[in-house]
Amino acid sequence: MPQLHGPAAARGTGEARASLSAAGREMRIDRVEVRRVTLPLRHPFETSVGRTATKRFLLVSVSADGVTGHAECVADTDPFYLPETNDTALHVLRDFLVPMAFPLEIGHPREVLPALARVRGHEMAKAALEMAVFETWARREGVPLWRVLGGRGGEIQAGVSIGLQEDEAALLDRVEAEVAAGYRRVKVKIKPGRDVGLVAAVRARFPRLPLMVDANSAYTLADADRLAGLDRFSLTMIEQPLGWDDIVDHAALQRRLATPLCLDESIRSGEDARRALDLGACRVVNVKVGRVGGFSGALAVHDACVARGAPVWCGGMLESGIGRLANVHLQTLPGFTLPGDTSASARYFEEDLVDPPVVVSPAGTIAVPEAPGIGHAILWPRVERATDLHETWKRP
Ligand code: OSB
Ligand code: MG
Repeated sequence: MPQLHGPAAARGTGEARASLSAAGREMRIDRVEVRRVTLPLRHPFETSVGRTATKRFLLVSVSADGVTGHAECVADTDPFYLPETNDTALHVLRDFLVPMAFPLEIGHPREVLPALARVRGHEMAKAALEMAVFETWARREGVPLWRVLGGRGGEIQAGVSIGLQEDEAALLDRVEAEVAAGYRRVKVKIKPGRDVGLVAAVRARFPRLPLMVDANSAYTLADADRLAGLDRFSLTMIEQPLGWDDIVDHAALQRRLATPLCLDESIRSGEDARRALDLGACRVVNVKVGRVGGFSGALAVHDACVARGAPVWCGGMLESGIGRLANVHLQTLPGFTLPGDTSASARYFEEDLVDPPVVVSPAGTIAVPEAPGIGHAILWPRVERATDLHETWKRP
């Protein structure tokens, strides 16, 4: 396992966050807008739960003090990854979260998620609103998002997630192309019947590649022997093999595997991360801001992992550049010692919504923006063309 940053790094994070929260003026939200955006994916993305050919998501915009910030909701059209959908997110935002947010006098964006706690679950809807407040805050202060998060400038390491392919040859071609493009680690989707053989083929061709697999909850504990068959390929980890809401069976499985387990779906808060790590359900955590209620949830997961010496890395949800850049800023925190699933815009979209698009260097890195907020311009004419629903709510 990679080395983690020591206590000094963790202390630096805390100081940066504390000094920023002390500096700010309170903020009240004047207006919230939601757009539903549809973007064609360049290639369909297939996992054990299904196939996505078009990306459809809510774009949430928050206005305060004459500044507007934006965030992408990671809910999908279907509830096959986690229970939320675009329609549930729209309902919960319109009828509950936005009305709860209007009266808030926000001293720091980290106060938003706790203020929404009366609504149980609906982490993706909460995250979209909370992240838009963070972006508005950063823009108002004239600083890049990473400063508000307590991160750092520079660059992050890029990794790549490869969906299920037509056959083994197609998968090997894809891995080859991504390694040639510079990506520092490759994640491959698996499902029952397309696991050990497929990993054996990739490993035979790329003996030293940092390689991992993601099952998106396609197995049960009855498959433990089969999953133990993956131990001989020195994978960096196996992501979410068992139930989407399970940690108990994962703990039992981890006891039978040499390969570290990583949880994705099962971790929906910092508390979930603490419980899973303390139970031994995983040794690594994939954090997605949208899955844990927003940046404050992601910071809580990060801190729980750092405190326990467990690596944390940033997952992805096939985001447009708006959500992708939010992930870039998050990954500048010291606990992110592993490349995540943040790859170039061009892998997903012919035309992204940000200018410049997110690009990966030949060395497999992504530059961290220095401009305010997410740090790249949003291409509004493109957004408007891709929008088929637009609602605006004003503070009463
Ligand atoms: O399980 O990490 C996952 C995409 C959609 C839903 C769930 C997952 C994924 C990915 C792709 O693995 C991550 C990305 O490239 O954005
Ligand atoms: Mg996953």
